Amino acid sequence: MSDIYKDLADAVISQNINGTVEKTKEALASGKPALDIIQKGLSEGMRVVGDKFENGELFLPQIMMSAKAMNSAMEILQPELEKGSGGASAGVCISFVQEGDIHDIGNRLVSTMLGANGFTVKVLGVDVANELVVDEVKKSDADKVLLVGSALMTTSMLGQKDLMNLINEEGVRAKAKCMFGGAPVSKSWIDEIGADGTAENAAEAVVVAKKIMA
Ligand code: HCB
Repeated sequence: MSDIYKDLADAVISQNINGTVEKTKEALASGKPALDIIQKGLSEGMRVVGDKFENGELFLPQIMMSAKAMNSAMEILQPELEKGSGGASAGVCISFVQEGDIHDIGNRLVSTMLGANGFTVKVLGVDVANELVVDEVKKSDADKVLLVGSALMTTSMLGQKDLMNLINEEGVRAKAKCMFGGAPVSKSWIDEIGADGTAENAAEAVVVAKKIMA
């Protein structure tokens, strides 16, 4: 890891909001791509924070500060990620975080990246009920829509299976393409529930989304 990416990760790990913002500005000024700043620096910091939380080395208030640091940096990076967006739509997406789950950092990042790559993205936010998602599918004028669902907890991940069932019951499976992600989501889970794809990060999500919607 180059020093600036390590500095970014360290700033997130140490819950240093001002430091994270400063390092982000520094990285951008030195020509580092916004996506690298996120994936090689900030997200790496969040990964370590998650591990430390799991080991009992960090507690919830500290994670919240790290998340705030990452989100503050994201506000600076978002306009950079959005550069180059516009033009013909690559398709319509409905993005949301599964019911019971408020982890939105990854979903926001994936939504921004899809928007920057020509998709029209409707963001439903966090803690979204499956019924609302299906209503949005029905309301859309598009022939097909890509559901971009995130779940960060093993409990909320189970809601993705319920969503697939609801989509089938409501007869909208042909219209609703399903790309689900989040730390606990694996390819084997996607196959088990009969969804269309997953991705480990925002850059891969764009590739998978284009493939699914082609
Ligand atoms: Co939270 N939390 N948390 N948390 N949290 C996790 C997720 C644990 C894994 C931590 C742990 O125990 N190791 C854990 C879940 C355990 C489990 O179920 N297996 C956990 C827990 C337990 C909880 C609470 C229950 C804690 C409590 O209250 N006791 C509580 C839950 C509240 C709720 O949702 N009802 C909680 C709260 C919080 C906050 C508020 C402090 C904060 C969230 C702030 C926010 O999002 N606004 C938080 C955070 C930050 C985390 C960790 C540390 C980081 C998550 C994150 O933002 N990662 C996380 C640990 C971890 O994930 N390892 C921990 C960075 C982003 C960029 O990565 O994976 O979200 P991402 O997204 C990637 C990738 O997955 C993919 O692309 C993204 C970008 O690269 N992707 C998709 C995501 N969605 C996609 C959709 C697609 O279609 C395709 C790709």
